[in-house]
Amino acid sequence: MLERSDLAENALQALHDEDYGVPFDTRSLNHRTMVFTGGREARSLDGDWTFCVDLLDTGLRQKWFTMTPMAAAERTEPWDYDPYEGETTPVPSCWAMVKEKWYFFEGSAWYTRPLDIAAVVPGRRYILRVGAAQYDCKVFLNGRFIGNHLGGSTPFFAELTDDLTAGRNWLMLMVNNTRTLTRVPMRNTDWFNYGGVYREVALYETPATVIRDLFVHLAPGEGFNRIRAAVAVEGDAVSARLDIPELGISQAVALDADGTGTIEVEAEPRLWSPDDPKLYDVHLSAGDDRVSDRVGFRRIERSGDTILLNGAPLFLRGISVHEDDAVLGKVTNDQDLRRRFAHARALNCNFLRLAHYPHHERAARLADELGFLLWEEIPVYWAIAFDNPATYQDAENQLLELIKRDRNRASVIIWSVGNENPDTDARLSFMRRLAETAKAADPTRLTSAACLVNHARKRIEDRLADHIDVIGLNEYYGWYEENFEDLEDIGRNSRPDKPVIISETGADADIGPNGPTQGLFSETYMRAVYEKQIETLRHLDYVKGMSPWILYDFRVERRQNVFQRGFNRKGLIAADKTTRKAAFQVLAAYYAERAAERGSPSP
Ligand code: GCB
Repeated sequence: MLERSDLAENALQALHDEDYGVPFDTRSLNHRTMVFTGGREARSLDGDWTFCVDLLDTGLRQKWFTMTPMAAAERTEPWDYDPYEGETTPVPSCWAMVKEKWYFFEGSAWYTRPLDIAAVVPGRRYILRVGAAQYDCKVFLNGRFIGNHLGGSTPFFAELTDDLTAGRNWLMLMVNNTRTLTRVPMRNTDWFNYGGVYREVALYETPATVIRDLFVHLAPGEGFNRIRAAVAVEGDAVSARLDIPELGISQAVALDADGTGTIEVEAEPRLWSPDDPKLYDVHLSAGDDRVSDRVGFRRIERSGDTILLNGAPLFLRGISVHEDDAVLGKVTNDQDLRRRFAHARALNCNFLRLAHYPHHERAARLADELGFLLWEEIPVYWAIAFDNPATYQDAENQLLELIKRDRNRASVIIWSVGNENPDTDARLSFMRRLAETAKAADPTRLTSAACLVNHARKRIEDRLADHIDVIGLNEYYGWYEENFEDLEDIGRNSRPDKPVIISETGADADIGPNGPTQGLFSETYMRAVYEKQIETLRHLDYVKGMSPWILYDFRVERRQNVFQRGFNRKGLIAADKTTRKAAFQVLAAYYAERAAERGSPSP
């Protein structure tokens, strides 16, 4: 109890108040506070931060963020935390991977670091960007609450300008990864609930006028010779300027009173495709602010049950992938991403499903450069509180943050709004709204979701299918579903008027020293499942792609049998990200065959 503190309103309140979290749940850091960062210089705040796990939320109850910086030995009050010294953890990292004692920790944790600023220049703005923190992140600066963000996989921005002083400042982040009924995802997932600030943190300094958004793309419609740019600027600029030097474009964009503006210009870009991943430098300036990006121009459409890239039919030779590493957890680095795409190339893929949440933004940037197509997704996974308006707001915000982050990436062709959700009225209206929101924010891409099969009628049957462009289908015939003939029946009984992507299929194989040599969990069984799947699916002409489950084995709490031992072992490659299982070659051979057909661009 903090009896002697004049900082706690009163000592008992800190112990008895169960609404202690309410003032710190403003959700004020959301897609509206995003800033376009392409081409900006940033000051990295990565490195060691003082760190403390806080299972009982004592920090919020006692208001640890108000503690005056001083050495522990000098304190005259018995505070329960020392933000300014003691144990540290690196940012970015997942705490489960840093120390064994934090492996299964679920709750709040406090990160503190000094932030030294030579001078706070009048008229300049100071904006913090957190690449991702799982799941609720509250930001404090110099004892003041700045705002909080929900959602474990999208970036967020906090303006520090008014609270920053010249000299030493103290920045604190409280991150909570507790699984709850109202979060997105909810309590039960088939991936590990890593906690922490696991993507990069940086400080941006900008002029008073800030470019918040730039969306540049090939204009929808006929022909491939119009480029559209939509911009959002905050400040007193009345116009912005768009430059794409290689296309000879230098054009003013008039801004409305709310700072937004759109232009369309004639241009003849070389179209981006996996065969020719051409990117153009794009610059935008407004007032004293300037940003840039590398953008490919291409068109993705659906016509009946066909997917068209730049007007040509496309078969998606894909593989699903989680953001997971046996050593780093959810932390991604360049080497990991490059290895991932190299393995996808070895599989003869032109497509990756980035499941089940937004991956690091570098993934789509690399896919742009290397020429891969991507499915990106938000974690509306299994059961969600579909009838809870706050849960909807959270899901929609994660979707908009993802779209605003990645909609200049030519590689991204599909926004997926969910995975294997029960077909209830509440779910239908929740996910239909998400699909409509995605279309409104980005009319240049397709929407999808992993939909359902009616097992009694043996056909694809999901009311959501009417509201998305591409039907994703997860099916595990040969694994969870024994009977392969059922898959043939489903294939025959379903007459979708839209393209279907087999967004998951697969089987587990433990190739460790104690793995079985035959039957379930053996490599031979897994290979046979792949062979049968391919044999069945290749005859279904409305199947326009597949992304089997999954490239690498991945860590998960709920898989604990003797072969799994804490990992889902459906990877075509083991968790070492090196050892290939026999099914790898089966899929690679099938994809090589498809790549040789017309309409299958290869990277
Ligand atoms: C699924 C889920 C995926 C699981 C997979 C499995 O249908 O979408 O998240 O990991 O099955 O291995 O059971």
